[in-house]
Amino acid sequence: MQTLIIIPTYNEIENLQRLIGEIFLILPETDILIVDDNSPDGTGELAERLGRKNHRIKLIRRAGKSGLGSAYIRGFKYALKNNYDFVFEMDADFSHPPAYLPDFLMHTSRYNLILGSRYIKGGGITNWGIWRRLLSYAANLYARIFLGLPYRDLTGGFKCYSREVLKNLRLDSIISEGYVFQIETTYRAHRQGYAIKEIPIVFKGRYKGESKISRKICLEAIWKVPLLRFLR
Ligand SMILES: Nc1nc2c(ncn2[C@@H]2O[C@H](COP(=O)(O)OP(=O)(O)OP(=O)(O)O)[C@@H](O)[C@H]2O)c(=O)[nH]1
Ligand SMILES: [Mg+2]
Repeated sequence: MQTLIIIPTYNEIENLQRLIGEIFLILPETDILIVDDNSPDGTGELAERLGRKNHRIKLIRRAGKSGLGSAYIRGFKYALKNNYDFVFEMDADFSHPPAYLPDFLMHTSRYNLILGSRYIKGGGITNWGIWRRLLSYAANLYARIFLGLPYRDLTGGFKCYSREVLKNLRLDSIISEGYVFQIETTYRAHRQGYAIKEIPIVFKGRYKGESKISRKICLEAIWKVPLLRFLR
C-alpha cells in the first residue's frame, strides 16, 4: 500500500525539515509531497534540497500564495496521477503530530476517509487561547448543523483519503479555498456514501512561525457553508 502525505507550506522554514524527519521515523516507506507557494522565507528551496537527497520527498512549487484549498487540489491530482492508495493532509507547523499517522492507517481497510478529530473522546487541543477555541468550536457547530453532518470535527486538516474518494471528489468543481475546504471535502464524501471514521488526535497549537488565518478565511466559511448545501 503506497501512501502520500501532502504538506502545503507557506513560510514554514523553521518547521519543515524537522517535521519530515519525524514523519520518516514513523512511516519510513511513505512519500511526502510539499506544495509550496513561493514562500519568501525559502521553504521551497529547502524542500528542493531535501528532495534531491531523498527521492521520497516530492515538491510542487506554485508562483504565489493561492490558498490552502487549491494547494491540496494540486496535491490530490498528483496523487491520482501517481497511483497512491491513501493520501494524507497534514499541516507543516507540528499541529498534527506524526505519531498519529499509524492510527489512521489502522482504519484504511474499513473506511474511505479518516478524520483526525479534536472533538471526540481522547482528542483535544493544546496551546490555543480561548478565542481560537471558541472560533473553531463555533465553526464546527455551524457546519454540522447547517449541513446535517454527524462528525464532530469538520474543520480539522489532518485527514486520510482513499484513492477511491479522491477520484470521486470532482476536484475541479470545489469552491472553497480556506478552512471551509475541509468541510466541503468531507461533505462531498459523506453525500456520496463513503465510510468515514473520526479518530482522536490531540492538536498542538503552531510550533514556530506565523499563522495564516485571516478574517477573509473566516468570512468565507460563513457564507460558503450555506452555499454548499444549496449547491448539492
Ligand atoms: N501552499 C500553501 N500553503 C498554505 C497556505 N496557507 C496556509 N498554508 C499552509 O497550510 C498549513 C495550515 O496553515 P496554518 O497557518 O497553520 O493555519 P492554522 O493551523 O489554521 O493556523 P495557525 O496554526 O495558527 O497558524 C500550514 O502548513 C501552512 O504553511 C497557502 O496559501 N498556500
Ligand atoms: Mg496551523
